[in-house]
Formats: sequence, structure tokens, C-alpha cells
Amino acid sequence: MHLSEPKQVEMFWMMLLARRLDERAWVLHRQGKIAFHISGIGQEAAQVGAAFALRRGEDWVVPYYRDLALMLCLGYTPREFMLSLMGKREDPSSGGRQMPSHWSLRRVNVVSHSAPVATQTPHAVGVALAIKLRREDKVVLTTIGEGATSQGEWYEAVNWAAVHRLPVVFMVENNGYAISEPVEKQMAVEGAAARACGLGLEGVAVDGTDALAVYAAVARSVEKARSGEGPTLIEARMYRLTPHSSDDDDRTYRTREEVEAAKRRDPLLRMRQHLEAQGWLTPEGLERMEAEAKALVEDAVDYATRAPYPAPEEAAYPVFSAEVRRG
Ligand SMILES: Cc1ncc(C[n+]2csc(CCOP(=O)(O)OP(=O)(O)O)c2C)c(N)n1
Repeated sequence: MHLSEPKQVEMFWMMLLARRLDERAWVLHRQGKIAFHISGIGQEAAQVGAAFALRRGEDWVVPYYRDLALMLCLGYTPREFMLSLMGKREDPSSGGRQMPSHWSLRRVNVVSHSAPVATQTPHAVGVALAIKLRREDKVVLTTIGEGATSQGEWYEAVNWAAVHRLPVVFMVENNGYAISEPVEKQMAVEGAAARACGLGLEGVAVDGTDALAVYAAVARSVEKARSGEGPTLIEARMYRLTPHSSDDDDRTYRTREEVEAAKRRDPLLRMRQHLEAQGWLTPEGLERMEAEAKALVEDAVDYATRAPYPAPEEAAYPVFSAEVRRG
């Protein structure tokens, strides 16, 4: 499960780019230039670790709204992210119809999710069933927040996957909160991995601020799924460093001290320190990366700002089928 130096540096680059894009999204929101943002800050290590364990572009991914870093690893571009934030016609996820960060990218097998949490899990299991029936050499990775694992859809889908030993990896990004609800109010067990034992699949808890640890856990689960040994539930433990969304004020339910303490365990910082300790990242190298990320963010914002909105007369396309529209 060893990853080479260039791969590890690439992991850091993806985390850095996701962070800088995400930070700009907050600024755009506060400037009144976008309507809504839901952030992945603090969750990048797990997302990148998981993405690197896949055959990207061949395997299927059914993500959730915080997965910007995962999406970038699959080939989603900064321009596409900004198009989605601004609701522009060229947004590949929905042509500006969906909420931003409800990713979908047909060219690399990424399936969109609906806004009701946990509805992506049955979709992912359906894809895994199709893979098994067609005897394809592919797996599905699906992600979710820990709060959403309390939903009925989640249990039904994971149960089905376990019974039929489907090639799917369930990764829970446990960031400590479901909006204002802390984990201990969400579940009577210690974490989402413990939920696996009642459903008959392996549950693994891993430090979600460590990209390499998540990579190792997901890579092992992916191999297991590929060889017909069924699904795994991985719980990646991390902390949501931002409010839930641009509409949330997290000061109403958690202390600043708690958030500041979590920032000292920032996954981006952790990966940077790891690379520096290996001698794989110099101050000049970091400066170059930062400059490149800034240029990509600027280009994406300029591009998406100039891009057209969907035409009003196309509002129902492709949300409803032709039949529904006629009716
Ligand atoms: C079925 C349903 N109930 C409530 C909501 C509103 N809602 C959106 S995100 C969210 C919190 C989900 O928390 P968690 O699953 O822990 O993921 P996180 O946002 O913390 O990453 C809620 C309650 C929703 N979208 N769908």
C-alpha cells in the first residue's frame, strides 16, 4: 500500500487546491456573488486518500456535498466548481439547476445525489448491484456524513449490500456534527463504524485527518470489493472546521476554543508537515504550488463570472422528461 513521493505530493496538491477554491467560495458568498456554499474544509485528507485508492474514471463514485477534494482528484476542474457555485448553464452537474456541490460528472462515473441526506446510499448500492450482475471489474465508493447514517435509507441500502456482498465501499466522513447535532446525540455507539456489526459487514474507523491512513483503509476495502468479498464501512474521523454552510452560525452550538483546537489538527497542515519531514516539499515548492492554486482560482472565477446563465425558457430541461413537460 506504499505511495510514491510524486503521488504523495500530488495528494497534497489536490488538498491545497480544494482548500483555496473552498476559501474563495466563502469570500464570493460574503461578497453577495453566490447564493450558497457548503464547505469541505477539514475533510480534504480523507477525500483525497479515498480517491487515490480507486481506478479513477473507471470505478463509480456517489459522493456527498462536502467532497470537493474528492471531485478534483477525479478530474473535476476549478472552472466547473465555480460554474456550479454560480448556477451557470455550463455547470456539468446540473446545468445550474441543482444546489451547488451536488456533484455529478458523467465522464468519470460520478452520480448526482439529491438534497435529502442518505438518498445517495441506495443509488450507490444499485450501481454496485449492476456491476455484479454484469460481472464488471469495478467498485463503487460512496460517501456520507455521520449524521445521515441515522436515516432509514442508509440502513436499508447497507443491509442490502452486505446480504448480496456487493462491490461497494461506504465511507462515512465523521466531522463531529450534523449541523448543530454532535455525534453523541446522533448515535448511542462510539462512531459510525460500530454500526457495521449489526448489518454484517466489516466496520473500520480511521483517522480522517491522515490522507495516507485513509488511503490504506480504502485501498484494502476496494481490493476486497473487487475480489467479490463484499462491502466495507469505513468511518474517517475528522472535524468540520467551518460552519455547516454559508447559512449557519456555529457560534450558537460550539465554542471558539473547540474550533481553534481542531485547527491545530488541520489535515492540510498535517500533510504539509509530513512532506516537509520527508524532504519532499521545500518552501520554494510550496510557494510555487500556492501561486498555481491562486492562478487557477482566479481563472475559474473569471471564467464562471463571464459564463451565461441557463435561458429562462430552458428551466425545465433536463429536470423533467419530455413526457412530463407535455403533460
Ligand atoms: C432527510 C433530510 N433531513 C434533513 C436535511 C437537512 N440537512 C442537510 S445537511 C444535514 C446534516 C447532515 O449531517 P451529516 O450527515 O453529519 O453530514 P455533514 O453535513 O456534517 O457533513 C441536514 C440535517 C436533509 N437535507 N435531508
